[in-house]
Amino acid sequence: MKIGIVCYPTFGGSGVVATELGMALADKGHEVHFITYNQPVRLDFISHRLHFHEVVLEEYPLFEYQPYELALSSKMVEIVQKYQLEVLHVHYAIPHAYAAYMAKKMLLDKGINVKVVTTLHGTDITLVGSHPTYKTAVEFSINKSDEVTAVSQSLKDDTLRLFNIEKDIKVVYNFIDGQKYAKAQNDECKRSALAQEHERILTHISNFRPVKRTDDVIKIFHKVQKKIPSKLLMVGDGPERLKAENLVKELKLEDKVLFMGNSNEVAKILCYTDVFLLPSKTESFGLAALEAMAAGTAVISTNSGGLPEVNIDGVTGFLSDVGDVEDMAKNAVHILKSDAVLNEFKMNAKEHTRLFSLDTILPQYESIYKKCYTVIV
Ligand code: GMT
Repeated sequence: MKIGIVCYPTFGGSGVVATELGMALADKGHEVHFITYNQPVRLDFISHRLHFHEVVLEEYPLFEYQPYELALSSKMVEIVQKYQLEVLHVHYAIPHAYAAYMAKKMLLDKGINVKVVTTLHGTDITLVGSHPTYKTAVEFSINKSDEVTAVSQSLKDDTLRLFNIEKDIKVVYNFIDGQKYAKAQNDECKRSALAQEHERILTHISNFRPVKRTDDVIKIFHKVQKKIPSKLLMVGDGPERLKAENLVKELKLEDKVLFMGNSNEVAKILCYTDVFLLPSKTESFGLAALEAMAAGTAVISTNSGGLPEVNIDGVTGFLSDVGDVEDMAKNAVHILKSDAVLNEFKMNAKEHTRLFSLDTILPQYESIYKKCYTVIV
């Protein structure tokens, strides 16, 4: 099929999922066109079936805010026509689902019936989308999509609770390409570059937004390192990074915490990791946790949103209430204190990711594309 993918091109989870999906679809023989304002960070041009079309914004003195939705919907119309795309798959409802609806209407005027699939990712529903500023337009564009998916049952439930939804929402979980992680494990995994032989390694990866509670990551680690010799890797960047760095100084942890910035080498970093920390306030799924588990890492997380669908309490890691750093530290110490316990959790974590393999999830998206394309309006 010929598929247009619209997403945020950044390190956020929705952009990562969209990009990995697009690359996998192209690998399977589909023609995939990314339409966004920058080349997605995880996009490597591995196949001639992958294209990227930049949405360019024109400066004009009258615009305090540039009308991105307008530029995006015009670009969608142009690309659908030029490459005869059959489906537009938009990731993150704001403003992509709304722009896609506009593009669909403009194309219908020209006798072209492109189908719109909207994937809800999390904060587009739970934090931003349900805010009165956006709610009406988000609800409208979800209801006008041909197909709607959510990345967890919890996000589906939240969507039905927060909006007046007339469409059926299908749960299609986030996925991982297990082979990529297997490869990183086999490639030289130089743990000694980051920690001494007797030290454990804990890792946090996020975009350092307030919802990730990066201060809790530092507080948990502060407690853990008093009992277990260890290092903490903080991967990513965002608004809370400075605050987290200051807390590290305040707690005199500078020689034990390494801030690594954004990275495209997540699989390599995770190969060093023993325990992954994700104490988020809310998390529709927790792709970062799934990636960590695929690399054979136990997960200490909160029990919010879709995290219990990914991290199984007492099996792949532990779940605690939001803000309960004491409990999260206690659980981390329990996992880290013996090699036998740690190895069991690591093995369970890796095993559990089979449910979320690319081979399982990709056909679910393909059948959604096919289904909406064969429905006659
Ligand atoms: O929170 C982020 O890191 C980014 C955000 C996004 O939409 O870009 O992530 C959301 O989508 C991911 C992919 O589906 C999910 O794995 C994350 O759980 C979700 N984040 C939140 O719900 C806070």
